[in-house]
Amino acid sequence: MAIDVVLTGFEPFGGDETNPSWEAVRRAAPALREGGVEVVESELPVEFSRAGDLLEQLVREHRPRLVIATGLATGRTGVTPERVAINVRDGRIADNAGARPVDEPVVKGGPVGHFTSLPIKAMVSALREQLELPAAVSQTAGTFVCNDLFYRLLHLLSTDPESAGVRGGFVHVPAVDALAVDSTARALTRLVEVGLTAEEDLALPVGAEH
Ligand code: PCA
Repeated sequence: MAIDVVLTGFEPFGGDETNPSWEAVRRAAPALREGGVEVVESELPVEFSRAGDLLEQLVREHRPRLVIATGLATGRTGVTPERVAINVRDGRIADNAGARPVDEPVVKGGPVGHFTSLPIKAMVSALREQLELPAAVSQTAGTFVCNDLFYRLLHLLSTDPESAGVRGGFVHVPAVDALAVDSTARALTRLVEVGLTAEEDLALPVGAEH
């Protein structure tokens, strides 16, 4: 059965007790349902390969129109939709299963990168202008499990004929000391709405010099 959106967050990692990405997804999902959006939410493990395998299963099972995966980016102060996933794993720390790949591809033989298919500029603009929440386009999702999941998702959407036209991408969220979970949840709710309704992305200049 086809649904509107698959929305994921990550379990805690690096010694933390909670992960605001999942805490926000868990709050956003019922709010979306109340608004009539069919959503399947999932808390993914912070493990190279396995997170991507599980998301692939969710996409194949539910055939959503939109997929938004989220994770924590400690140190960031706003909600940051990611522009590009890169085909590399380089773990500064081990993942939750103890794996620490260095300079390995996410997908052997895959392209260097995949661009998001989310309307990220329309999303950032909606958060800033309509909700007055801090948001920015990010140029890199890093080289840890978030990027791994992001690349796997975009690789699937660009190679699976049944996923043609499905929008998908990754959004990093700040730690709770920078943005309260309820605000992050409101942001994710709005991002889903924009992802489902924006006809095309806005051509806003939000580039970065570094
Ligand atoms: N953030 C990590 C992995 C899980 C998460 O929430 C990352 O940015 O790669």
